[in-house]
Amino acid sequence: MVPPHYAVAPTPSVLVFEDKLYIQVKSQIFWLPDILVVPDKLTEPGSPSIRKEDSTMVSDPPAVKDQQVDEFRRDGVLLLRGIFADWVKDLQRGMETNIGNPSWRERSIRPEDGSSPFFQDYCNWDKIPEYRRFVTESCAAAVAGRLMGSKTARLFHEHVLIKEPGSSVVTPWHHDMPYYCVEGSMTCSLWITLDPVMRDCAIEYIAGSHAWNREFRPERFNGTALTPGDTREPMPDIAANRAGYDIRGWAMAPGDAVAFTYWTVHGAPANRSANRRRAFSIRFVGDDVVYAEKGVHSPPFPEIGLKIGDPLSGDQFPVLWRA
Ligand SMILES: O=C(O)CCC(=O)C(=O)O
Repeated sequence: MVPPHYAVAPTPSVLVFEDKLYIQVKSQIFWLPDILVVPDKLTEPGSPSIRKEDSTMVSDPPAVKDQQVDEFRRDGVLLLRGIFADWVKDLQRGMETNIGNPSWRERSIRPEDGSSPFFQDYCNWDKIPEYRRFVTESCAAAVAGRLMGSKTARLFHEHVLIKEPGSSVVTPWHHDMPYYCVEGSMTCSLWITLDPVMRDCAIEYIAGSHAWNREFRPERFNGTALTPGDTREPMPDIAANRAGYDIRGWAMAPGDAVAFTYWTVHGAPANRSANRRRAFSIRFVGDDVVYAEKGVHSPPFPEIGLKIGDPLSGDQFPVLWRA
């Protein structure tokens, strides 16, 4: 019996990824130093690449629970633990190809302080075999379709974001919809980490911000407007008033994902850790989403060939899932 004034210690769970050992206590993941040798019994041959004795792990990925759908709709953000663990190695391989051969859309940031770069590229899913396989064979589209409440899940694009160790680049608070050449209510991005991310390096979201009914001016990382002369309101100074918002963020293990809408306000700190922070952010649209023009778009689709109000269509925006 525990006296009422004593907190009951939460039960830690053990994670193993690529022969490194992690301990998870509630939402925090602690990386034990490399010198710690993983005992054989935790790395049986043939065991999955990540093992998580964690009841929140999605063991049957497409089976998104009603409660998760409700949370996504209410908060505009939902953590999905372990859902893409089996795809981590493939996506990591794909990223190496991508970094070695970036597309014309690449927009990497090299900080002036000389710290490591933040690599970003888009729309390479049909050129890089590992990306293509993930896009067409994983449960990502099914999960997004179910969360959006749509009869179809159509790919919009993928966005690769690699913050190298020590990078000082902060991803400013923003929401995605004003950057995109689309309009509609059914949207879902899945931000998938391929590395362990500690809480202090984690991407963060403002729960409920998708329902604020406000549209903030899209800006470049240097704070200038993406579209010159844009008069939309700037993002409030969230960093100066963090207590005023319901900010959600989690330590994450490789293969964990966060689902969020195109209206959900989010940002990410610098990567002060010694790990890379590789993220594959894949974006879907549902039945009611159409082409729109809003000024300068990111990513750009100069050859899109659609009229305002047309549903997205064509080979670059395939329907990947139907209810
Ligand atoms: O990874 C980041 O730093 C930001 C990700 C992001 O803004 C997104 O996926 O929409």
